[in-house]
Amino acid sequence: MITEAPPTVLLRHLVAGSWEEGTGAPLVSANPARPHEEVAHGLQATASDVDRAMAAASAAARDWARTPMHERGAVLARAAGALERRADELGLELAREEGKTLAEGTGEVLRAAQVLRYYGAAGDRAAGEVFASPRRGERILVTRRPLGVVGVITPFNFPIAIPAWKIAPALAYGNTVVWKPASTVPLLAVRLAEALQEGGLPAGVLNLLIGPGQLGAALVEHPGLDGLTFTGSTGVGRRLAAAAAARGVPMQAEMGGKNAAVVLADADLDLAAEQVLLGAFRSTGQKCTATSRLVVDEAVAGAFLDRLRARLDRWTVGDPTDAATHMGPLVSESAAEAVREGIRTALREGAALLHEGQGPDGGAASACFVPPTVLEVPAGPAGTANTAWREEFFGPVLTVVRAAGAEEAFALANDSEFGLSAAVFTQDVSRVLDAVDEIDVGILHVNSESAGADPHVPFGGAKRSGYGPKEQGGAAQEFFTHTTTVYLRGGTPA
Ligand code: UN1
Repeated sequence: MITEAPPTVLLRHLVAGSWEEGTGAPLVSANPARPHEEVAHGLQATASDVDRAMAAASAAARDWARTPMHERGAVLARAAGALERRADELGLELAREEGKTLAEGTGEVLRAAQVLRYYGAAGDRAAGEVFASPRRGERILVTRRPLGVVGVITPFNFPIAIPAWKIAPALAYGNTVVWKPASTVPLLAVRLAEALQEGGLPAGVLNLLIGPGQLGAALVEHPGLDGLTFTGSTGVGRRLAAAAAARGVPMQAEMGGKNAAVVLADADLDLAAEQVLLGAFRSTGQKCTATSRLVVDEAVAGAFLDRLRARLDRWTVGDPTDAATHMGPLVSESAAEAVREGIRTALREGAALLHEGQGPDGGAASACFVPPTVLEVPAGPAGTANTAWREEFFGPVLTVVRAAGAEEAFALANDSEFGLSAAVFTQDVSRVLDAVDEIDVGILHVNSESAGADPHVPFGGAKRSGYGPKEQGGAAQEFFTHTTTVYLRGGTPA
């Protein structure tokens, strides 16, 4: 059953603790499954709002940094509770705004709450280190201080979980924030900011500006900025990193992926087919951790691909708010058109179309839908030069290549400028250990899909996937604080 559209919501920005309507160009957040349907609307923020938001964050910085970490954490924990109470409502808004299924949308809201709770307990964890001193009567402490005012720029594909995993550690470790979310998902940004306000966040500690990419550029150029965290496309990330480096501002960027699943000859093929399906097509393939390449041992390729196709035949594409739907649309018509263009290019370059799934049933048809698509490129240099092997499509497209044995399969998995995540399917522990040694990625899944991330362990990529420190767990403390090494002696001779 498809849920009826609720009324459109008025978008507002949060500056210095006040919600305000913007003064920039109009912005409409549309439902990609039904593009005529408005989810939210408002006026965008402008570059002068960046100045005001930065001033507010800067004014709030000293007091927030001096607030005990347990008190800062308590705000995050209360915000988590607010999200949990509204999970169904916000999950539906997320599905309508971004296009992932209702189950994934609600799951993502709860995941954001889980992230807030994890950083809510930061005060209970180590806040620094103590070293012995080579000098009598002295200790050496390594303490941590917040960076100051941090810019947060977030993508459309996890409209609340990624903002939570950047903003929660930024705040827990004592920074104040100016946040620019992707303009395709503004409503969920408003919802996260509301939850944090409800949790008791003081005015100016988090400022939210909704608007175009120029806001991000204004943020990185602002002289008051002390750090910048970004997740999004490789092109934008590199431009921001260059601008940040030119100004000496620490930056963390999480960018592209072209993640491989490797299915070895001894793998449990049913388990592997199910996990590859989820990795490639859940969230319509719009995850930086999605499986977009499949390396399958030629000995089992036919049997594996039969299983994958059988699952895809039962995979329903349609309105994401319909509980029977497995996969919704892409976030926008231009995103869908870029994926269609990528597929056409790949076919022109010699890829074979192994499977093209069903589109949505008549009623839900919109140009934002692309059916799940499986391409195969030939083994050898011509195949691995194919656009579908090299470039991140950020959509429901899986590119298959056959390999002769584990060694070749691991080399193919590494055949990418990116190194975010990978999945390997085998029941042989020796091959697992080889994979750990051989596959150069930030995240390796053994017998599970390539996407997924827990908040208490590092998240981020190898090679060109990431820039600067990783996210989550202890890695977040590395980025959002800097150390002061304190040579500590008493005031009287020892
Ligand atoms: C996940 O795999 O569940 O933008 C999270 C992305 C990543 C997050 C992936 N930063 O898709």
